[in-house]
Amino acid sequence: MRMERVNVSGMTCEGCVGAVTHALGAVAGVSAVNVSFETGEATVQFDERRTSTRELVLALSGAGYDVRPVPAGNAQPAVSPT
Ligand SMILES: [Cu+2]
Repeated sequence: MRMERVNVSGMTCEGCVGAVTHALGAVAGVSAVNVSFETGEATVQFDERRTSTRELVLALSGAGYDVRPVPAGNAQPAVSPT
């Protein structure tokens, strides 16, 4: 099992949280999803033998959201846009 945290941009309401949760939960191998509207972060627990961060990102972009992995041990993006 592996835990991945991603930044989801484009969430504007609680409905989006539901959509993001659903999109991630529909990916084969995902066992737990927690999406925070406040921080814009999604925490996903998945079986790395069945899926990958890339698959999670694809599922979310398919649902209309932009995603960026959060580097492990670093809550801030490595490069912030100015
Ligand atoms: Cu919404």
